[in-house]
Amino acid sequence: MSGNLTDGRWHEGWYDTGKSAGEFVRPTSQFRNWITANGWSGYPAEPGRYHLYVSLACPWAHRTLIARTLKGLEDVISVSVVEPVMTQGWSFSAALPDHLHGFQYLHQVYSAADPHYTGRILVPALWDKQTRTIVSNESSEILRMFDTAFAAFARKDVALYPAALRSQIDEVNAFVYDNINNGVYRCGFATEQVAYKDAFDRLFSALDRVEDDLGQRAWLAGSEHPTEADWRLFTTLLRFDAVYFGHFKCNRNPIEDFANLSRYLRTLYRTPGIAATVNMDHIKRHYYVSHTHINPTRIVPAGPRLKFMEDALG
Ligand SMILES: N[C@@H](CCC(=O)N[C@@H](CS)C(=O)NCC(=O)O)C(=O)O
Repeated sequence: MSGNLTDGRWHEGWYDTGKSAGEFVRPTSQFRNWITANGWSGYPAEPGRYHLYVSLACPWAHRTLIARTLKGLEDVISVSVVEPVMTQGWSFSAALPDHLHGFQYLHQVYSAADPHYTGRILVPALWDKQTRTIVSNESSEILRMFDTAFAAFARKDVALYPAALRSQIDEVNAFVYDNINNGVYRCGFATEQVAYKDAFDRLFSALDRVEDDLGQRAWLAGSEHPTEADWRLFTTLLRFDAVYFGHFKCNRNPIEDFANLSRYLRTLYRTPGIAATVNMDHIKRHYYVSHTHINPTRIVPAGPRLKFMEDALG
């Protein structure tokens, strides 16, 4: 079960769509500090200082893990992975421990950061061992910090947000976030037919548009190499046929029906290091078992066959 902290105390409950005409409205992340290369922000980039809490099921956390891999920051930023099925929200176990604090629940990390924290307990969360707090729990900003602030420690010379392409990347991100990344959640968490249908129409017209764009160019921001705009779309595409199509009722077409999008998904999935960040078992179990308001039997479907993963095996 999911829930939130109120003044540091745990309460169970899902999102309340009662005040928004059945529409799912995503809360904003509350820890919004920045790590910088020279430390002017109070959080200097340093190897071994920061610890990333992620769920392998979560598309937002997944982007930060992808950035860590692409930049070669594995020895610089340590990671703890939560259990895919929520109990008191995100939790740890003997198999998936909190390497830093040894806590049982992620909400204890939030209480340690701020004993009066009020809000949802979200992944990703980036912990600073020095000031003993959460620096950021906003994935888009953590991704940028890994790309820019940690450049001096990166083993790989990859630019995910190159200066010359920033306005194109920002534009693509806004469109993809509203209609696709968050669009699938707006379908799945809608509690009124009208809210669901609006999200559904916007989602598929956006996918049609991206399908079209990918007929003209290899990468969304018009670059030679994938940028963060591509990786941010990737984490939604790769979950789509397994989870969003059925569980979130995003079922006009699977991604496999889109020639360009499925080719693009395959190329990104085969990028060195990426397949190791993908855990389809965590993804399917998290959504189908944790969202009991959508799937009360908690049955995890056996299918579908995911051709992009089979193809990558050769
Ligand atoms: N805006 C946040 C969203 C993060 C988010 O919603 N994470 C979800 C998992 S996919 C979560 O932790 N949900 C737990 C809950 O709402 O209780 C980000 O991009 O970092």
